[in-house]
Amino acid sequence: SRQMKFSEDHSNLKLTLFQYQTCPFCCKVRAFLDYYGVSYDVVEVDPVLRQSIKWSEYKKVPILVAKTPTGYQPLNDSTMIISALASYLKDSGKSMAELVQCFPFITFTDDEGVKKKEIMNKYFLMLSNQQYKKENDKSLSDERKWRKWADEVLVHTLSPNVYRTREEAFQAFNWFSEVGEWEQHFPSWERNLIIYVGASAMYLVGKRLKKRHNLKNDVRQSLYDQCNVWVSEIKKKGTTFLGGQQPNLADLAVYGILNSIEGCVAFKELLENTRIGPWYLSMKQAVSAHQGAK
Ligand code: GSH
Repeated sequence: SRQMKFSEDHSNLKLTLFQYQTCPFCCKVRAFLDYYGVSYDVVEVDPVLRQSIKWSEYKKVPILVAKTPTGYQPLNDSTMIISALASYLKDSGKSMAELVQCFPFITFTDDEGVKKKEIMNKYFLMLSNQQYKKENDKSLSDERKWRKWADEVLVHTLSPNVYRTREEAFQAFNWFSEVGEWEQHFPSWERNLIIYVGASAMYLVGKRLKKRHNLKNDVRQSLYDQCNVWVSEIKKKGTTFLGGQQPNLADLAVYGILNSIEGCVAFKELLENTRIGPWYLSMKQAVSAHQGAK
């Protein structure tokens, strides 16, 4: 595993992130941890065989494991991970195990008879009344609204763009291999298997997702449209970030999601065709300087 150690870290947390380097949900969690300068170890999971998360009942990544005085506490789902950690950092009155209890998993059947799993409260911070009074209610609800938008709208524009053609899909997987350091983690037969199986499968998945999420025929346009929605919202505020002078959890979520495609053709074209560049660059600086730790 790889270690991210930040000298700014005063959290006393011992964290291990099970992830794919370029999964948008994993990138969200890393954007959060890096911005707040919270150290963590990374375990890169093989996306085809997934041996390193066999121990977990929850089968997706990211999974964040926190070492607690009594054992290991897994946290599942990127949004829940971020809400639990943000609550902990703002107001460490509750232990990590207590915080996890505030986000129960529920299963239910929706209007169309489909079984669904959901995590209760995942967009909410769990703060003491005292801490809550210090926060601005409107900014908290704005932050929740745009975090939800990032998860339910923006993220769905990615896959059809990243895997738009077979060629783009292969380019993407080769870039994943590079930044995920697959060469160091997996033998070459396994790496080639992931690239070949992954790129072919995701090309098809991209087509299915395009339909499911009603993207435009020119899928690039759907990505640009949503990024323009985000840029106009910030412009309306007249600040650098949605959070104001400092990024909030919505800024970190949108940044993390877009960061996951930084090496793809789609990202280059996004910068050329929208005005998201300046905000993205400010975010990149804030995150890599661990500005949230100061
Ligand atoms: N809601 C979850 C989150 O925000 O963390 C979604 C996580 C997710 O879908 N992760 C994908 C995954 O692990 C990788 S990008 N998929 C494997 C699977 O669905 O079996």
